[in-house]
Amino acid sequence: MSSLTNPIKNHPNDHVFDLPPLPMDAEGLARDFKRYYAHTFGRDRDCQSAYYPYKALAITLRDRLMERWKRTRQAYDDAGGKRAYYLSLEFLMGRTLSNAMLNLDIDNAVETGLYDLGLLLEEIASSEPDPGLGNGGLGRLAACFLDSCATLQLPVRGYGLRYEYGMFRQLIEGGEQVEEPDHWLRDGNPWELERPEFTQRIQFGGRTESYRDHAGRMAVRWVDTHDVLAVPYDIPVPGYRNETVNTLRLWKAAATDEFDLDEFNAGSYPESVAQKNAAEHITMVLYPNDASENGKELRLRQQFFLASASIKDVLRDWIRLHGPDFTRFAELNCFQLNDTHPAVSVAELMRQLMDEHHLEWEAAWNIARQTMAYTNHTLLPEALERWPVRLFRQLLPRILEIIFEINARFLAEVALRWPGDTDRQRRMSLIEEGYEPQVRMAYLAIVGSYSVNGVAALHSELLIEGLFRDFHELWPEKFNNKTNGVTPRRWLSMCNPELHGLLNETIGSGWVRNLEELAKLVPFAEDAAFRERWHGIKQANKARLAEVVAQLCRVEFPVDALFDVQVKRIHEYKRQLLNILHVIHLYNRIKRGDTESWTPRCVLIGGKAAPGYVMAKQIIQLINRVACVVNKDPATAGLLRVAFVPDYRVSLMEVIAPGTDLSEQISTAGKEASGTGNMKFMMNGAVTIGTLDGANIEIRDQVGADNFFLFGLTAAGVESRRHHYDPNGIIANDPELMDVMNLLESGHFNQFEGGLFDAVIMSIRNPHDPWMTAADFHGYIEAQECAAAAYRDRERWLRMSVFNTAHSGYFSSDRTIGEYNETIWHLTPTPPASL
Ligand code: 26Q
Repeated sequence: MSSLTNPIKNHPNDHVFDLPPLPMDAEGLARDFKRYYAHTFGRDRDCQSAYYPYKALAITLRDRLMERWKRTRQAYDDAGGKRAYYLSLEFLMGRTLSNAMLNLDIDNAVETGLYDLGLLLEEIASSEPDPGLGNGGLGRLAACFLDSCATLQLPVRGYGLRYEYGMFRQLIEGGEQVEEPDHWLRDGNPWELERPEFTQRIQFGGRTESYRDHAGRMAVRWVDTHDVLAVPYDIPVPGYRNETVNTLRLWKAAATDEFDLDEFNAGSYPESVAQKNAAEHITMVLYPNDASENGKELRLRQQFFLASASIKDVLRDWIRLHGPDFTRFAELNCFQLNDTHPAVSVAELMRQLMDEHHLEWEAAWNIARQTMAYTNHTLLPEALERWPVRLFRQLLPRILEIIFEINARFLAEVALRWPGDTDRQRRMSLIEEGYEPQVRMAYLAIVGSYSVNGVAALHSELLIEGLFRDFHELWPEKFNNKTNGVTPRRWLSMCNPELHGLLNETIGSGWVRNLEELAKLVPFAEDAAFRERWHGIKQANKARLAEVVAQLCRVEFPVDALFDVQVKRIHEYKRQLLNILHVIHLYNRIKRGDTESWTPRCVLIGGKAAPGYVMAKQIIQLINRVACVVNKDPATAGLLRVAFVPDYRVSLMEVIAPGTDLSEQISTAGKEASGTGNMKFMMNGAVTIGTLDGANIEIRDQVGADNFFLFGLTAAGVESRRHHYDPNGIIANDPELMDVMNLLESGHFNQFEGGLFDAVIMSIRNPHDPWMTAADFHGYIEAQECAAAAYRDRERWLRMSVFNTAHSGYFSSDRTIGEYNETIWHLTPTPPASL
């Protein structure tokens, strides 16, 4: 009967939907494009906006991804192998269109097809919004990792949140940062596929109660909860020219259809409906990386919402494929936690296995401990997440019970290993005691995982010597390093097409998948004709960057000058302040006429300050005031330019990295976990000026000390100086620094606003300055002078530039993911059947 009334049954024969492969040539692509443009969106040649061509092209490409996507899913299901899930509160994917064309190998066909219609691909591509669903390095790393997983054909799925508002848009008004909401979804998102059929129900609040289950065993249930729906939206993640399309699944919060019955019956219909709003707030906005945002209840809701929905999704998939028997679950599944943000997953997996799937504690714990792996991204103690026990009790009472039980059993293990060492038990407890007891999320992640890694060699080393020392002593085998990497598809092929072309011509195209092949470039560094072409490409990329700077900053950058760039989040430990002190020093030199054999220089700085980080915002203001004074002083003409680029984001970096000569990586040693911008610059032939911090150390090891401008204290040096750090003595004994401080302190950059920069200036003179800016000033200006001299020797600089690209192979995220897979995940590459 039902087959008569409903032509599509619940389980249609899949082959009914088999379609012939879509055309991948210019003509076929243009035909589909026109159909979507005219028939689907109803636009014609009178339409002025580039947005509809963008949408029509996006759907044309999405169709091509769709067929490969389905085959990839089928291949993974059929293979029945192990899968990994990358859990992250942030995925900074950047624009999708150009990446999809590159990976599908139809960039040329599309360009031709559109050109025949009188349309410019570049213009269309630039009207795509740049989704900012992440703060910075950690979020972009997640995106590079997904790209590499797809390229290596690994069955890895990303799980994240579909924020309605991403990272705020940064405006600069009167030199100050002003934040504006980023409603990136306003015009819809053609790349997402809503999957309401996989909606999950997430619990909050309520209380727990014990009961006897049908077998007469004691069990716990979580009742009287306020539930929120999690609706998944899937984003395709294509591999590089390999038919694989993996999935990023982002959850959106939605209210259940149940209204609060009490209010409803009391006649408060509007109040009852309004409750829906609260539920939908959970995925409304991405939290900025900001100490002042620590401990906010909504953030904990987001974390649990992601954890619970994703684990439910995985367990449902498990039951679909394997039935309700979990004995092989740990063998076939793995969760990678991107920092502690999703660490509540450890307890939530326990809860679902025990309370919803009726496993005993031991069985559930064995699964958790064999499936969870944790990556740490920070050494700053203030960035380590803690949540008040009180908040957990109120929001996630069942989760708190489980955390207490994990802790009790864990502390028994510690006591067994170190009998009577109560101080150690206190130090290692998942609960920090005190006036307001707190849950230590990093410890929960460590105890619940079989692998704990840092993101660069130095960082992993410092973790086990410092923050995680006790845990390393207990479980040395858990700890490992995975030095970060970035995807060469977006960060070389896509953003620097001219260099991509020259590389292909010179060493073949294998480097795109196997970046170590860039080493074949080394001999070409000695070839003058090759260097000339290298130079030509760099100059063209600098011209492209200069155009952007002119437009966004109203500052002219002559392309023959040294382009000196620092772009990253604004933070004291990253020391944008040191950079600006150098600029002031150069300005002093110009003013005193010390400009013999001068290297003209354009300094570009960009990055967002967390909205509540007052000092970071002042640093932005100082940069802009210095830029203003320097740029308008006629004495600096042809010698020095300074600009602050507003709203730094992924799509801007795609223009900045190829146009940079000198990459600033000048954090206080021991503070930057890894850095990844450093790798993007290196790949595009920039030379680094930097400290021995994070991955800079490995960059220098790869490219050689001669091709890197090193300065500053080491991490150990920073720690040993702490007890007798005397910045005022340093300033008094360094006439150049003294001059810089004098100019700053005279109010030269804040005329008529006395005291504006007092806090910033005082931080340099403070003997407790954790970032030791004054200590590294002298070394920094010396290294800058070396860089300037090297740049004046054009052939020498070009060699250095070629060497940097040639030795950047190690920093491909393909290498990083290969290592995650070798030592943590153990997945089998699984190609889909071809079309
Ligand atoms: C914390 C509390 C409340 C709200 C937000 C947060 C929050 C959000 C984002 C805390 C931290 C982050 C992001 C951190 C981050 O991006 N870390 C960087 O990770 C990169 C990838 O491993 C490293 O290269 C960088 O060194 C590291 O700073």
